[in-house]
Amino acid sequence: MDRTVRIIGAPMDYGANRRGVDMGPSAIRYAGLADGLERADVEPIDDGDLSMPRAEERDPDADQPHGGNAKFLREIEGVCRRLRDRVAATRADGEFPLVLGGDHSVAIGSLTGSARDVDLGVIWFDAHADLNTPETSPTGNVHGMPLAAVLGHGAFGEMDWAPAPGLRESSVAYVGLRSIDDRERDLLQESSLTAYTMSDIDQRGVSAVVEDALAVATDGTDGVHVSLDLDWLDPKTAPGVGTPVRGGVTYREAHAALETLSRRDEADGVLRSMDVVEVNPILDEANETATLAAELTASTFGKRIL
Ligand code: 5AB
Ligand code: MN
Ligand code: MN
Ligand code: MN
Repeated sequence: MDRTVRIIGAPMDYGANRRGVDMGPSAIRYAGLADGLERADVEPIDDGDLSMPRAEERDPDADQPHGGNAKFLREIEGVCRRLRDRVAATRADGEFPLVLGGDHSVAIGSLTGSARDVDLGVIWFDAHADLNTPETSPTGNVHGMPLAAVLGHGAFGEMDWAPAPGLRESSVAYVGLRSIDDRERDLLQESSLTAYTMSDIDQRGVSAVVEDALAVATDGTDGVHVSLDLDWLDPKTAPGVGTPVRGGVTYREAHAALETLSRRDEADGVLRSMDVVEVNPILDEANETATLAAELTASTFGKRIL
C-alpha cells in the first residue's frame, strides 16, 4: 500500500435543483469504491458522511447576497466550511482526501481545504464551466457556481468563507466543456482560465488534452486537485446525473484521461485531492453511473489492466 486515501462523503443536494444527488456517496461506495482502491494499491479509510442540515426545514432564499440568487447559500456555506477543514486536516496528516458528492457545490469545500497554505492547480472534468455568480446564474443553483466562488468572482468576493488565496485562474484547466451560459462565456473569455472543450478532445485526443491540462495545473503550483463531474461523460454512458448534456466523452476516453493523470502522479506525486460529484442514483440505471464513478476513481489512483 503506497498511500492512504481518506474517503469523505458529502451528501449535499442544496446546490442542485434535483433531489437524489445526496445519495451519491452511498451509491459510489456500494459500487465497490474501496475494493477498486485496494486493487490500485492504496489504502482506503472511510470517514463516513458529513452531516447535512435538513432541507425541509430550510428557506432557500434566506440570506441572499445583494442583487443575486444563490439558493441555500447559508446551508452550503456551513457544510463547505466543515468540509474545508476536514480536507485541510487530511492533507496535513499526509493523506489523500477523496470527496464524494453530492452536487458540485461541495468543491468549494474541497478546493479551499486543499489550497490551504499551498498553491493549488485544478483540473475540472465537466460538461459545464460552473463559473456563474449569484448575479449571473440563470437558475440560482450553486452547483453551477463553485469555481466562481473559490476565485472570488462577483458577490463571492465579499464572502470570507469561499475565496481561496492559493488558487489562481491561470492554474485552472477545464477538460470537456460543452455547455456554457452566455454570461459564463464572457467571464471565461475575460479570465486567464484555460478551457479545453469537447472539440479539442475530438481533434487532438483526450490523452494529449489531459497532458496539456496537467501542464497548466502544475505550472508554479504545489499540486493538483481533480474535480470529476460525472456529467462530463456522455449521458448514454453516465445516465445518472441531474444536468445531462449530449456529446460527452466515452467510457474509454474517460478511463484514458484518468489513467493519464495516474501515470503522471506515479512519476512525481502531483495529485493532492479529488472530488467525484453529481451522481444521482434516482436518475441512474442499475447504479451504472456510480459504478463508473468508482472505476474512474480507481483508475486515477493507478488501477491497471495488467
Ligand atoms: B454542474 C447551469 N450552467 O448554472 C447553471 O453539474 C448548469 O455542477 C450548471 O456542472 C450545472 O445552473 C452544474 C445552467
Ligand atoms: Mn459541475
Ligand atoms: Mn456539470
Ligand atoms: Mn450536474
